[in-house]
Amino acid sequence: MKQFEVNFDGLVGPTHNYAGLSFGNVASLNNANANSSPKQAAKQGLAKMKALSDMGMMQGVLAPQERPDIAALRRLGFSGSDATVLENAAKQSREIFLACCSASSMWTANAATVSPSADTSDGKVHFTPANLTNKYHRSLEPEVTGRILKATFADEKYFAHHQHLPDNEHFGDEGAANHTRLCSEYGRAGVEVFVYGRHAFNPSMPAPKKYPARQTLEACQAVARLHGLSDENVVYMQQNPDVIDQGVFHNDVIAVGNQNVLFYHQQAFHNTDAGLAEIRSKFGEEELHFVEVPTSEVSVNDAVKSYLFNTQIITLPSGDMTIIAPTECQDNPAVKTYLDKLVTLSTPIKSVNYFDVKQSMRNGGGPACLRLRVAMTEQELAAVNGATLINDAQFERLNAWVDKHYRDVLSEDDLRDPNLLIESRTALDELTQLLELGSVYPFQRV
Ligand code: SUG
Repeated sequence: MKQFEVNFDGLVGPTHNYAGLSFGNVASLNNANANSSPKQAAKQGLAKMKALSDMGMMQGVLAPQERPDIAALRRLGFSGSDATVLENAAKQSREIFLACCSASSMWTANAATVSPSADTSDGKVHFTPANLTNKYHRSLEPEVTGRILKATFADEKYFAHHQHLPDNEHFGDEGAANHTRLCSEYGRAGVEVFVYGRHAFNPSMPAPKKYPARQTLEACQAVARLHGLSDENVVYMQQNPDVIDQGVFHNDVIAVGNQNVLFYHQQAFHNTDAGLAEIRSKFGEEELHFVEVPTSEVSVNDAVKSYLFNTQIITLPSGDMTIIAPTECQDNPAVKTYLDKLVTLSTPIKSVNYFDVKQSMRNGGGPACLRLRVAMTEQELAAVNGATLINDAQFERLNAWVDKHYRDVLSEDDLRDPNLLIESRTALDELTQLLELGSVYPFQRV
């Protein structure tokens, strides 16, 4: 039976902007209030999807969310027409207004945690949307994310969908950004590695001092239970609290895995040796590569600036692995030197492909943040909503849709424009038809 890993990239929404909403995410704070280009952002994302599809990979797309989020503003007491809600929120509470305009659902590595059928007790692919409780703007995402995932993976014979974990910091969950699956083949049971930042119920355990740890151990354990994973196939590792304090707000900013390769920075984890030994013993006898990048070659600071680890490692149809990296890695001398060396070492990684995803990078989102991985069998793939899979025709349609509806430049003032709300809803309504999603957005359900 054939198996695939399909990357589902988030389509950037029409309100993509830089609002400095993510304390602990250095790029988000550094670019606060810069003008953005939603059109360029969406096209950079689509170009990456198309390039992977051209490499022979299966590639999917996940729809963005409705923003500005008028329903969220109403919940906080703003009333009147939609235009009045927007105007009053902008005037009376700039931070809340900006949070409700964020296009942050584009980073689908934070959409959910996914366990493939080979790992789960009922043999289905399991999805748990991330609650993203640590940041208000992101906590607005899980409900609609759940609907989009159900519309994309609708067949209950193959796909199981859970509600997001309780909306409480004790169960702070950031989804696949803190989850890596190692396996010898996508369709065979693998080791699911959950990486957490702190213990919610045991404050005496190590934790960062400056920036928040968004993911708790208790959240990881709950997701593993919901997905029916066996203890034999799960490893929990703690992120090194010191690197969280240096801007590593998700594990995928400092480590990434694919099949039998774990690529990570020397300082990524707390108790690295014990964690790796557990992975090794649960992985079994087959070949496994731990590719550790030493601080002497790439500092944590360079890793955070270049997003060396927020790269996608993908297995090409030839069986070789390639790295999908942001151009920032090419521009950073230490990182470029490291990558040039890496492809000559005896690991399955044989090449690097650089992509310009600067619009997303300026908010702290690299190539890996933009994708949710779903490993599937041929039958499961056949049960996916086909309109969400990228081929030449669907790429052309989506690109034309962006050209038609997206603005070239967006400033904070533009976010107050009630016409932007109308434009966004018109665009999303058309998108739900293009992707055959049905009525997933609040404005379609009133
Ligand atoms: O949650 N940035 C996102 C970036 C998410 C990156 N995802 C992964 N590492 N998987 C975040 O911090 C910034 C929005 C703003 O400031 O306008 C933001 O939400």
